[in-house]
Amino acid sequence: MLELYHGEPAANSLKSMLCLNEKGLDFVSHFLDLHEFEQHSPEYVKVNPNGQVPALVHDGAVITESTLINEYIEDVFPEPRLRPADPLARWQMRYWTKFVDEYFCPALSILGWQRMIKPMVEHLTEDEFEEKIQRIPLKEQQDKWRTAAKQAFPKEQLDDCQRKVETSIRKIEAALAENEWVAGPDYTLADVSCFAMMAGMPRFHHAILNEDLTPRCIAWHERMMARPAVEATYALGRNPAFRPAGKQAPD
Ligand SMILES: N[C@@H](CCC(=O)N[C@@H](CS)C(=O)NCC(=O)O)C(=O)O
Repeated sequence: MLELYHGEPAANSLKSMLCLNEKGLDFVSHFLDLHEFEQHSPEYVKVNPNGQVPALVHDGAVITESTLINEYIEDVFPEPRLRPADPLARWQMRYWTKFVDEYFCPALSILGWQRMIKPMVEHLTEDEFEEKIQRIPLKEQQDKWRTAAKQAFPKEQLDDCQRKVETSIRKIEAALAENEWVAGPDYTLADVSCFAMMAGMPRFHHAILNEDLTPRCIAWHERMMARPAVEATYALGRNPAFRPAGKQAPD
């Protein structure tokens, strides 16, 4: 039996939801409302001691870390193949999933936190907010929540994150000039990882991801949106605002 604990189909949750759906696997979807801090509840922290989503439970075994969850799914359910058999092509796929985890995602995440957390928590009193923070198991996540709640990331850090996100998009645009998919001629976990980051970007980062500047990324985004597994993934969300609407104008 497969169970996935996840938030809305976005970022790391989207990455593992999409992988399961690409494989056509039946799984129990446990939706956690990150706006209600459900990922920090004592019940969920028993599942994932980091208090973050996603987490996969397979026959009782807990598997965490979205990229490693996807590799695990690929190991246990190899069809349809999302990881190339050829060692060089496999390295290429892993190059991209590592790039997303170590470079693209952390930068994009800080920009998202700076934008999204304050409106989410400003209705709370200081005591209520502190009570929520005390439930977060990781000290570094507590610090991130505190900084984001005040929109207090230093300007130099935000500028650097913006630069890294733009570099990431340029790199993916260049890769798509060579091949139809990010890591080569075949659709792989590299596309899954990149899409998990880029799904909402035509809306939230329209200035750097648009038909004039990045036509290949936009065409790839449309190919992704046309995949039945992407549709199935969005069907598991609660808030329709998370579903990209194709060629979008900025908000
Ligand atoms: N390295 C982890 C990161 C997981 C992560 O950052 N999850 C985010 C959602 S995309 C989360 O749970 N955020 C809420 C929080 O940290 O409180 C992975 O790839 O699974």
